[in-house]
Amino acid sequence: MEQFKNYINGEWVAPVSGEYFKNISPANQTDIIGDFPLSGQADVDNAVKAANEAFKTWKRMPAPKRGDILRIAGDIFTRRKKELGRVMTREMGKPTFETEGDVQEAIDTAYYAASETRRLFGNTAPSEMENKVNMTFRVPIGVCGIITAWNFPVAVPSWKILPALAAGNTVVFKPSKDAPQSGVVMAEILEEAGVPAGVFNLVLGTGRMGNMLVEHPDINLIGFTGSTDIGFKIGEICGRTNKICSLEMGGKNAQIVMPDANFDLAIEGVLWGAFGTTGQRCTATSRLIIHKDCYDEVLDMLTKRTVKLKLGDGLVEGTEVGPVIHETSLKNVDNYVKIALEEGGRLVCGGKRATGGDLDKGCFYEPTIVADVTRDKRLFNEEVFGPLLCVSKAESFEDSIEMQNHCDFGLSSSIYTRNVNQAFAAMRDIEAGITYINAPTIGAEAHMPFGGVKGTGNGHREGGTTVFDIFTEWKTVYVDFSDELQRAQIDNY
Ligand code: UN1
Repeated sequence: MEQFKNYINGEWVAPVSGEYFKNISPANQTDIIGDFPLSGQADVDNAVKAANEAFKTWKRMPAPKRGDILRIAGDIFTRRKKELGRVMTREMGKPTFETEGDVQEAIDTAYYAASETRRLFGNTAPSEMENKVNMTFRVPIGVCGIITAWNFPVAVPSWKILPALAAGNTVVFKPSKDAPQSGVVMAEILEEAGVPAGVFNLVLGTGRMGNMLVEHPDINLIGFTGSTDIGFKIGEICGRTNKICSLEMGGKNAQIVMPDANFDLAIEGVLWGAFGTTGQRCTATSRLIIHKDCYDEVLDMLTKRTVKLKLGDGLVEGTEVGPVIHETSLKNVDNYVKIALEEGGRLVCGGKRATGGDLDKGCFYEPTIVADVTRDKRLFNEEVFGPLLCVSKAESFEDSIEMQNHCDFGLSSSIYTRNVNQAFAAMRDIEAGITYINAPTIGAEAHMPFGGVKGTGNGHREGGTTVFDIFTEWKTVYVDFSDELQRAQIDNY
């Protein structure tokens, strides 16, 4: 059994306690991937201390030089893409074509963040006074604690870590306990790229250890992607300990289909949006809202395609849908199906554990559709994070938008229509951070702002230049070259 280590201050080290946890493959519960450090307070303290020390010099390195290192990291991600994809699939289940795409997002983010190191622009502004110049600079924040989920084991951490480093911060990274090896490979890549000791640190463990990061007095910022419950708790602690905190939480994303849509395209979209990554994306399509005039036709077309999806081990060529992450998650999906049916939903396909052959070894659940779900029902409102699609009927275009907005989350959204007026009305009226027109709810691009409104987030956007609003603060500088005391308007106007 391979025993993995933490990466602290440029060294691969065992956890101080000597304790480990096992990670098993969701596609094959007899496949034990390895023993991973069950890190505790001493490991967290060591990593935070190293990151604080390294911050002193890393923040002084010219940003384009930091960019050079990130560009090399992008090259190494490219070189190791296939191999890393297989590591990720084995530990979290999605097919290799998806995990390679996940690595591609890290590659794109590495090159993007590297190029932005030449564009960390500030502003200059006219002064109220003669012989005086006003300007702003972006400055790094300090030590960033990064806590992420298992569903995008490389892409989502890279969205945070690479821009954080580009901006001159140092990082302590806690990946999910369900995807620790992906974190190990990321650390290897950053080490090989030449990130100096202490600038990036990896500490493996469970949620208990994540909590130690959030509580740590010498961490300045927490970047989190994960469940709403945990995100809200992190927000509370960060409020109390005065940390900057960016939260990326749940979604209940809807795709609307109007009668004038290209139905084949809409079906392709929902199949990918709802069952890609086995429905385990915060951007997954978990609600399909169909206009009443095409409800039966679209639902029927979708069902015929859904039952043909090929379930299996993501490492096997041809697999379209992998397992769910673990037994607890499978039971949760199954429980939501029961709730939805008790509340009057109609089971259209799936609705049970997938069995037979190799499927018996893992946590497989049939791609499931529950139709006729009205907006007052739990399945319409609560995030499930699995291959379970809720289908609902809208009376009109306006009704479909109201239904879309009838939910506590606001990450992604989609509408399929060829009516330009309705498309623009939807862009304006949908309450979500991201709206797709004639495209599924998933598939955000690395250089565009990513994040949600309402219960999904706390006002931040990763991706794009907006990510630097999370990982930098503004320094305002006034330069007075008048050689006399000039009082500002507060004292003089
Ligand atoms: C997530 O599920 O946490 O847009 C992020 C998408 C992906 C990212 C999903 N690029 O679906």
